Amino acid sequence: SPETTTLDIEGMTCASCASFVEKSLSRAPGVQSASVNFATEKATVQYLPELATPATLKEAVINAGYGVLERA
Ligand code: 9UX
Repeated sequence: SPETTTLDIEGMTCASCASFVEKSLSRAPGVQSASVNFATEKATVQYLPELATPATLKEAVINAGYGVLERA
């Protein structure tokens, strides 16, 4: 069953950046939905744990040219 995680995104300087990160996450294997909020710099991602992990989601963001802050 799907799991949901929240990522703190780094490096988005405009709303189009958020749209780009959202598309990149949406196209990553195992992602069922992705929503990126430019104002809060947070991505909410629903994914299948058999196909994706927080680490692979982070890779997708980094490959798109942005960063992910580690959460405490
Ligand atoms: Mo946002 Mo535009 O960083 O290149 S400024 S998409």
